[in-house]
Amino acid sequence: LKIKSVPTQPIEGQKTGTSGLRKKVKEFMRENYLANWIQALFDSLPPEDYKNGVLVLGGDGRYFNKEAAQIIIKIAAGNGVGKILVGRLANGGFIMSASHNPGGPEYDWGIKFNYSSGQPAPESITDKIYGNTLSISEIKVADIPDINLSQLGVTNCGPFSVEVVDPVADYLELLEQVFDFSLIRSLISRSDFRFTFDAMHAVTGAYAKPIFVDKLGASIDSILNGVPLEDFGHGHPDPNLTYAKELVDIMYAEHGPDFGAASDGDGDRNMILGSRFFVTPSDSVAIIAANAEKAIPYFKTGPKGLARSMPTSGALDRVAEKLNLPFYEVPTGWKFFGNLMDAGKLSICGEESFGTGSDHIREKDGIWAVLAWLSVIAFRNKDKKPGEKLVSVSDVVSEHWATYGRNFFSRYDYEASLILCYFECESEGANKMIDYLRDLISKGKTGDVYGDYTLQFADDFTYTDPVDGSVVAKQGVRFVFTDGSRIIFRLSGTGSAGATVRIYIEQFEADASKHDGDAQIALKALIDLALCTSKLKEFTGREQPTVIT
Ligand code: VG1
Ligand code: CO
Repeated sequence: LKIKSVPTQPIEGQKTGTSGLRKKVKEFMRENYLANWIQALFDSLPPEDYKNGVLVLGGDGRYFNKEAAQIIIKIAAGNGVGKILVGRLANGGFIMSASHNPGGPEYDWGIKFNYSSGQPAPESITDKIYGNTLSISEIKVADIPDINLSQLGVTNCGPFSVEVVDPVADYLELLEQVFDFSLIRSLISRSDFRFTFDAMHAVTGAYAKPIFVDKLGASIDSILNGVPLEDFGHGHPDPNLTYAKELVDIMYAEHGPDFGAASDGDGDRNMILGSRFFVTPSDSVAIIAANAEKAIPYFKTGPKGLARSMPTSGALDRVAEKLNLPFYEVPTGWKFFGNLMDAGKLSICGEESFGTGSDHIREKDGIWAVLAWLSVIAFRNKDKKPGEKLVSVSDVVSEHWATYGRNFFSRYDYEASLILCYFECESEGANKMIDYLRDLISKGKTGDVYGDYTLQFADDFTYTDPVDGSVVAKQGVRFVFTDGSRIIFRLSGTGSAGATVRIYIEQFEADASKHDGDAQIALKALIDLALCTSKLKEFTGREQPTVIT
């Protein structure tokens, strides 16, 4: 194998955020931009982690993935990797995706590195990579031709080889061990249950037909936008009430389907809908956890522990308490769950940002979440005769609230508009607002009165990993009030330009007679309080949020 040494220079700004490095495609296409980061990554790893080893390379099919794959393969070979396994989505290794961010020549590209057991690389590694991008001078590239990645099979280049695998087959095999497919099939194949899945022209398009149609008996027209496209059909592949509008309209129409779900660019997010009913992600993970032992064979001896990210509502905490399970609160970003899973402390976890998953893999998993919900609904209806009324998604949620109480929750995003750049939130204003809030909490004390609420404490969330003792600070400014209500402020770490402010608002309601209300109404006083406490309008000039979830 002939290896070339390509001279290069450091490029500023290659620091990874919440989940990998995300930039505009045009930036990634600059000379050596991607190559520098990949080389810096190899420079950060102990050689025994990759020399003659096997790495996996996957992506969500977005624009620039094909070119990027060839660059990554040649640098991997140049650094002594033995073999690259390529699928369109993988459990570990490199993931070429900017996830829920839009794709196409004018939009975003991104890359993530997942470590040994498949979990997103911890900050100890990403910080090292960033350090190396600032001092890099040489890229090691194997002098090999482009590899044909469109056909299954092995290509050998001396001691190095590339194998293209069918990513769906392996994944499906795993899912069949996790879930009772015949139980789910018994629900989906009923004539009185109608199912819809929106792949948003993203990666789950490749998984939807083999899993939902071929294995579980859904009809082919139950899959919307099932063809993966490089620009996601000009859509924004983020499954929420704003961006998955097509599905939402179908689910809210008269006589719409009974169950609807959608997934994001790289398939790790999910949105669950019933007929005219939206399940918040915070409730979703709590409900899956509460029902897992009965409905999902993988959890037949009960979950080991539960966890959520800090801004996610406390609905899951109540389930952990009732089931007497260990419970963890981690910062935003899936990478913080991995250690707990590897240590056998955690089985089911989730984030308010439409991320739900378990320790069957080390990433959040959109299809898993859909199958988990289908399992719960199927279990509740397994003895229902034809013609008998089925237990619906909204029935399951209402019953859950009646048992545990309802945590009203909403998130307001003031985000960089992707088309109208002049609407972009000024990053300076956003940063100043966070500085202002940090100053405010440093002066805040228990008993301070904020409108109708009394402060219990305010801080900037710090997390100490219970497994390896590593500490991360400044993970979100939170105001926690004596009745358990919370207001949280963070800046997004996944944008490719500008800044996005996120405000999370939560309030608990034990009284079942008040559970049916609209979250925006129930939370109005807290939302107003959040806006005036942060002086958001003053700092950012923004009147209205871009997205409310
Ligand atoms: C967002 C979400 C976070 C999620 C991350 C990656 O991060 O808030 O919960 O883990 O995206 O999801 P941030 O820093 O923008 O708030 V994905 O589907 O984009 O990999
Ligand atoms: Co994603």
